[in-house]
Amino acid sequence: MSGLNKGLAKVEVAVKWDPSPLGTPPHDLDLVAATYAADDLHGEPVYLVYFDSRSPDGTITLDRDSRTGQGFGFDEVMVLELERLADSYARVLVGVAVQQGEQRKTFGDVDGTGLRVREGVTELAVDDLAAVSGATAAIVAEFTRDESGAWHFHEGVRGFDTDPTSFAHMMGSAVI
Ligand SMILES: [Ca+2]
Repeated sequence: MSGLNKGLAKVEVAVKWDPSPLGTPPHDLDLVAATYAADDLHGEPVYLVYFDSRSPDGTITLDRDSRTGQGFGFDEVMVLELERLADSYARVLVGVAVQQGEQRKTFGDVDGTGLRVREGVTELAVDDLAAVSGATAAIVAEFTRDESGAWHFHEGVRGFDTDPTSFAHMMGSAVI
């Protein structure tokens, strides 16, 4: 069956977007990863990784961070060294949240969104956030570890309508 399947080792999740029009509040999208224990896959995350929070063992890192979407290429990049995660973890979700200002802002308010999941030069998913234009946050990638210890990627974008903090804590209960 999967005897030759080594599973995923090191993956990258990247998101990009266009800056807001001149004179308007900046668009700030944030990547967030949530790590779940093998015995509580859909409960509260054991830890979160985002611009202000690092993984305790350094296996998941936010390599690039943006508050505006300015510049070429991908604006926020998260690297997940899945093979280095302790055996006690068996699920990692990666989401994107739109920072909220005085007015509610959804993905539909942000131009030029792009999403890429890859391992090395192999693209696992290339998408945008148009499908969740009415949402303020979305799960964009799910990684799970099977009984043999191999990590697998599950593609799919699922929108949420909540602020970034609540999103990070409730995303685990979602199945994509
Ligand atoms: Ca950001």
